[in-house]
Amino acid sequence: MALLPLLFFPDPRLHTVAKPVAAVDQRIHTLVADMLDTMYEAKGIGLAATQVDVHERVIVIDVSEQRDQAVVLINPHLVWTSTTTHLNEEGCLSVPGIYDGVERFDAVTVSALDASGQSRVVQAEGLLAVCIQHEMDHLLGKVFVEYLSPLKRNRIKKKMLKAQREDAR
Ligand code: K1U
Ligand code: ZN
Repeated sequence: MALLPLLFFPDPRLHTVAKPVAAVDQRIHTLVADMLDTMYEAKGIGLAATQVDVHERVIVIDVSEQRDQAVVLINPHLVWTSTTTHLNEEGCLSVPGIYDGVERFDAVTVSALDASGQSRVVQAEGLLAVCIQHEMDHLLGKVFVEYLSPLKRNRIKKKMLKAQREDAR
């Protein structure tokens, strides 16, 4: 088991655009296993490689109650989005303690490679759909607080920097 260090907002590395994975090889298998360990340890429902300072298109998700239904999406892309959207309460492991509403598509269909490099299509609604959209934003260098007003975002930025200064003491 290996836990990877997380990047915290407003770390500029969270704004890096991830590159496609060239080959699902042993390096990617290890990255996926370590990301799952890190997500479960942090009690998150998702994690993007960007958040552990790896700028390749890899996402892990588990929205199940039993925490035994991991979804691994490598090089994901949206192939369909619903016409309807909903305001959902979101959190982020890179912005601890902050929760706010973000408008997301109610349902999405995503095409990706799985952990063994096989192509798969995932149809998602509810929390899984919200989480996929949140994690795909991370791969584009976007953190959910960027959907909030500049006033809220600046308050969150100051709060995070203060907490990080205190943690460093
Ligand atoms: O990407 C991340 O930082 C993980 C994030 C995923 C996420 C949570 C909620 C909505 C969209 C995406 C988290 O896991 S935050 C912590 C958490 O477990 C959680 C927070 C709010 C609602 C449900 C779960
Ligand atoms: Zn996040």
